[in-house]
Amino acid sequence: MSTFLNFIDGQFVKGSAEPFADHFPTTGEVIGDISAAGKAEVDAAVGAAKTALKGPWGRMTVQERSNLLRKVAEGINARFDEFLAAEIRDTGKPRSIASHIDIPRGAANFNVFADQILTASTETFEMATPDGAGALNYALRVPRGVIAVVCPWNLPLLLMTWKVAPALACGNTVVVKPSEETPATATLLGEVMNAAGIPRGVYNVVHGKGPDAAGEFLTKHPDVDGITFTGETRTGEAIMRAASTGVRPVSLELGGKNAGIVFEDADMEAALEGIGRSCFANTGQVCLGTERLYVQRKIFDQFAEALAAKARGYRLGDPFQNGTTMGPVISAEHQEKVLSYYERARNGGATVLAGGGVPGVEGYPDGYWVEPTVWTGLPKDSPVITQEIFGPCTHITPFDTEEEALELANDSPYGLATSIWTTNLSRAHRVARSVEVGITWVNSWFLRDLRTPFGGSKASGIGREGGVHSLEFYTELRNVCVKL
Ligand code: NAD
Ligand code: 6OD
Repeated sequence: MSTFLNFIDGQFVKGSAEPFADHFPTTGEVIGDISAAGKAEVDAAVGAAKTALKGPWGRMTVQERSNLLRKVAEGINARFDEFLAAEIRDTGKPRSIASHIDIPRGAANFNVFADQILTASTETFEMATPDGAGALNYALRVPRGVIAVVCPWNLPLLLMTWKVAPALACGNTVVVKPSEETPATATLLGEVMNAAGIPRGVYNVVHGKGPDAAGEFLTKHPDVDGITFTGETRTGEAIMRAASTGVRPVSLELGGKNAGIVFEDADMEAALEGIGRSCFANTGQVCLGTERLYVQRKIFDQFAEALAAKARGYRLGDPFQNGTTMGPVISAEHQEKVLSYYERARNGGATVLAGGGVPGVEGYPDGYWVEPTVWTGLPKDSPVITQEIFGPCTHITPFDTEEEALELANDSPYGLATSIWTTNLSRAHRVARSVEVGITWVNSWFLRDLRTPFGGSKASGIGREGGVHSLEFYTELRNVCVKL
């Protein structure tokens, strides 16, 4: 049994709020005790972060900060197996995913922003003045200050470091509130920060839940200068309200109900592989996942059956075993939510091509399992098609024309991501330009270049992070006008 302590001012400390249990989703067993932060610890964490801005951290050169970030990446890699085990036990995700995506990206995020910050630039403008001497304007890029980083549970280390790394690269300090479901890797990162020589107070972690708990105490804290959040749209709205007091900036990466569009001229094998991953990887708990699939009529039956076969081919079980390809969902509560949509699909008259229920997984009767599921036949206003489920499931609708596919894809309050599958490049460009999302993949899915703008349109978020776009959020530009 582990106890997950808060990490404040370089030290692990107990929280004063009611502790609660951390579960292993594969078995449902309690694997740890989360020492939840009360107001006092949140105050202490924010205070430490504020003080650290004026300490050695605040005086470091960009090169020194960049070097330290690289050491953090090295520290994650040096303890790769510990991070891997911690992430797997918190989430139940298969080793094949955590070892290829979550942990390597945890390290890569620090390396990418260690590079990015070294080439950060600003504008200068020369201007004329009536006396003929002129003036020179230049912009300084200054850290915002204390950044609150509020995180979800689906890719815990990846999504947390996606924000912590650029925030630190820009010279801010952070207070992280990991998801109450996945406290482990954020806690472990505290040890790595100390070992790397990150000054105390620069990276802080407070554990606990959201409303009326650590999440809310943190986002409402008056000494927090900016909030970066990944999670559900409804939570994003609450965080925006909290940020409005004091007019603090927010970066919001929120929910999605992403469409995949497969045209009849697509490379079938590639489309099946990519779409299959987008529907079922990480048990469908990826914000970029495809829960609405539109397939051109000529290939509809063939594609739907092949995707259903893919769904049936997943091997659910022990995430530490190499052959396991799908884990459980994160919690009993989330299992209930996902299954409630499975029931709605059945009651709504869906044709269930694969899955649709709870699988028996030998040896793990109490895991939070759901079957990978493929439906067809629901009307476009079914909640199964309009609402984010965040499970290993997708609904497939046929379409006839490009215009119809586009109209269906855009018929959503969300606008996070889409993937388009076609060998007709002109069509790919046309559709990519018109689809109302922040991120479009053509003939691929979740192919990431960390310099590119990442974020959602409509109810899927505000702002873009990645590359220079992260620098825009984590710094403020200060214009200096020098009369010559
Ligand atoms: P969530 O919104 O329930 O929780 C996220 C975090 O917010 C948790 O740490 C939680 O404790 C905290 N929180 C909850 N209420 C709060 C409040 N009132 N004040 C402050 N903090 C609060 O999300 P989740 O269930 O952890 O994650 C799944 C969701 O995240 C899905 O909707 C998914 O689409 C979304 N997501 C989006 C992206 C993206 O990049 N757009 C990435 C991953 C996940
Ligand atoms: O790859 C990323 O940087 C990123 N933010 C991925 C988000 C995945 C959502 O579940």
